[in-house]
Amino acid sequence: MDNKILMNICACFQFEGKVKTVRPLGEGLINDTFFVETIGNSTNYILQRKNKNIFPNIPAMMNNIYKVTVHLKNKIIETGGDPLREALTLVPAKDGKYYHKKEHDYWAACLFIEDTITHQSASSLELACQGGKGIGKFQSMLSDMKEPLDDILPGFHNIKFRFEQWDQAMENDKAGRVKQLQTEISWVEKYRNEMLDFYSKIETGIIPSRVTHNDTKISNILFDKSGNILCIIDLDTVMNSSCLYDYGDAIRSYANAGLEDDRNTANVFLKTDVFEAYTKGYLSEASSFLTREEINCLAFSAKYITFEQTLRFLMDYINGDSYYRINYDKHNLVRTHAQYRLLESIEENYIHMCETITKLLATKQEDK
Ligand code: GN1
Ligand code: MG
Repeated sequence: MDNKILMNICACFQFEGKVKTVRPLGEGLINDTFFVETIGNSTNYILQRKNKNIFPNIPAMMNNIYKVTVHLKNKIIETGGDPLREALTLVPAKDGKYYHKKEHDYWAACLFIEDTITHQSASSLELACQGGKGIGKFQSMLSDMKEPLDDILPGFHNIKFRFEQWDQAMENDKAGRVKQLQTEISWVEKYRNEMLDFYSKIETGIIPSRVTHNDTKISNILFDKSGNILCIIDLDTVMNSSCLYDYGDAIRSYANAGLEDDRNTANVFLKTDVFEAYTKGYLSEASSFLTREEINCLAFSAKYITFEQTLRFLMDYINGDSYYRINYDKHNLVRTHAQYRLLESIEENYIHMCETITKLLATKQEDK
């Protein structure tokens, strides 16, 4: 993106110090992210162009992020932590809003937290455990947040809604690909009833709605230099939803031995040791507030989210690749195959996963 445009955008925010450079950062599939370096010792910033095709109401999204960060900061202060390092700090635009609209684009900024480490994958069991702890703690700190959040992505993890989109995509066959995809389509159809049955527990409130992150991959956690969890980032999707989705999505991303878009599906399988480590860390924080019903559905949530992701990648391929950023022609199809392989592996390990959760809870009980 043109540097002059970026500099002009920076000038619209309440940044201290003079901006030296603005450069691209990270590998997200949705927004464009930049690192804003200022001259001398002034604070540096993160600037993002939020993806308006994906987030239909960016002011509401920023308002959610604002409410959540204020709640987190209060909690962090209560426990003697550092609110500027342990939670994101939004930086307002010069008009006081937490976004700046330029032509059709929405921009937002936050403080850059210095001296942190991020990981693209859970390369050790200790890291996986820390990651689970991080999300468990995040959910725990927000578990008493009364103020409702805006539903900025209606139906995000609602499989009933996803099947409606899916049926529509099949009918439209926008890119003329349906005919060649009969095998992949049958993978999705096979799970329809099972997934809808699970969703009814969410719909009827048997599984409670809470404040959740909705994008719990390890790269969304900042660690400090000693390897401790510092701060959960990428709050675009914070919403009232089910904690199970956060947990399931984390297992989907942490415990995959291969890549999300692995061209060789033989690389893809569920690493049961990573699953156990993440779950151990997660339960160390979350078992205090989760209900029995939620705990009983933890293993299923990994299956649910991996299925949902398979459906979403395939649906995007069917729709002609309009949602996810792709790097080559069949990228979404490759992603579909890799996610489906992971789903199969979760099924193969399902009983073991349930037993592991029971064992971890029993050990926790004994430790008390
Ligand atoms: C998207 O851009 P990123 O990586 O933060 C997507 C997630 C998917 C993920 C798959 C708002 O997140 O739901 O799981 O890609 N976010 C949205 O890599 O759709
Ligand atoms: Mg994200």
